[in-house]
Amino acid sequence: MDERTYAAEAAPGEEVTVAGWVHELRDLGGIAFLILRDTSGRIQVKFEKEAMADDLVETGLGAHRESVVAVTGAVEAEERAPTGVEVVPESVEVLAPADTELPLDPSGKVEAELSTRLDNRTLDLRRAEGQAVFEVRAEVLRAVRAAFRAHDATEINTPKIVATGTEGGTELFPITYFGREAFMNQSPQLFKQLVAGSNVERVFEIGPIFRAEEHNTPRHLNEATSIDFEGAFCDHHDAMDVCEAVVVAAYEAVAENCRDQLEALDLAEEFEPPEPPFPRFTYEDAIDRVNATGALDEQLVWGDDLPTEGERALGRDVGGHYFVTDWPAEIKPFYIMDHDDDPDLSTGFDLMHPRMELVSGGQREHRRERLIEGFERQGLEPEAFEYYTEMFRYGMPPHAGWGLGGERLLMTMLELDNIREAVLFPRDRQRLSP
Ligand code: AMO
Repeated sequence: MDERTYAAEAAPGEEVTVAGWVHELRDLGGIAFLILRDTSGRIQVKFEKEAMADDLVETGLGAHRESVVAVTGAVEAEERAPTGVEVVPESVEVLAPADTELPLDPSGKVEAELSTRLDNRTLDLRRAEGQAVFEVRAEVLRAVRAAFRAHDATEINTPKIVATGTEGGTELFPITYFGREAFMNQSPQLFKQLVAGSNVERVFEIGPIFRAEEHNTPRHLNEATSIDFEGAFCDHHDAMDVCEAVVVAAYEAVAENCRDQLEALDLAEEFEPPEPPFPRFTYEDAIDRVNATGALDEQLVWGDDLPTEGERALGRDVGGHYFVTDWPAEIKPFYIMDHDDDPDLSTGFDLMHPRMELVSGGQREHRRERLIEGFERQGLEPEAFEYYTEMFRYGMPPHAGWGLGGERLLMTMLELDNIREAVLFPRDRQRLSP
């Protein structure tokens, strides 16, 4: 639009055109107010019925809530107005009327169920809280990219339609690819390794991963955003260092650049970036600590995965982010390297937030023969992965990396109850549209 002024920028003495949604109408009799909302904020438009043309008053006050209007008029200082200024309209144009019945209340005064909000995302994102989450999400992704660049990593994009899965067969979404069986990719795992083995050395990717998860829980999605890193000449300690730096950078950027959003989410007071270095416990220490909390009915023994209740108990005990290292080899995937001096122990690690797992990673097995043995141990056919294992014949350096769930990072950062709050259009077992 020509010469449109944002609500927050309209200054007394100016003649402006503001455009946005009718947030509220207040008719006090002789005088009435229309509160107009745009991306920058809100502004009051004043209608003095006696002093203004009837059709102007009718158009302005006849526009239902959430209709889109353009108002041209003079801006005047008015200390009783919500933002200290108001527009005295000369013309009002309804650009897009809204139905009188709204499926949810964008002012947020009447709470709506999450499913109603997700079905009507456009309206939902007109609420300050909804919008704040996605502004923070954008800032997190910006900061993460900058942190990776500062660690010499190059952004890559790898295929999402693939011939083989990497993270367990039951979680694969099959598709038909010109008559052949194919899958939606569960992780950029093999591709990021293949690029780290080139001269590029350090890479990162921010992209979708697809998991046909059976769980329909507040922290699982069927399409999630994975933030992945892979670095040549890195071991698992180096990978954890980069992971810690990226997570801290995301929090610091939000603390610095998202004050208004934190305010809208009621987090401004308590929001604090986590303090590095994050403690690093071995798996063995972790299960001992969980057992010592007494939170589980049955004591964990070596080789058990950490159950959700155990993760929570340990999270309460530690009280901040922490790594769990040196997992049993048998519960980590084939591409994770085991310790040479103890093959039952892997270099795999997880980064935990007190509420849940955020990251898995590890040093990778770069020795071809051992990698192929790993496939066989995991019941996978090495032939299906030849595109990957072949490259290990031609100088694959030692390397390590990790994958961070983008929505889980946001969910824990912003204390969201449900991971779906951190995705615009979530995919779960019930939800395929919008
Ligand atoms: P993993 O399978 O543990 O590891 O996934 C890494 C991280 O991705 C997030 N995540 C999910 N978030 C929401 N819903 C899901 N269904 C979901 N699945 C995973 C979690 C998890 O910690 N290739 C390895 C990573 C690596 O070693 O580099 C991998 O994919 O936050």
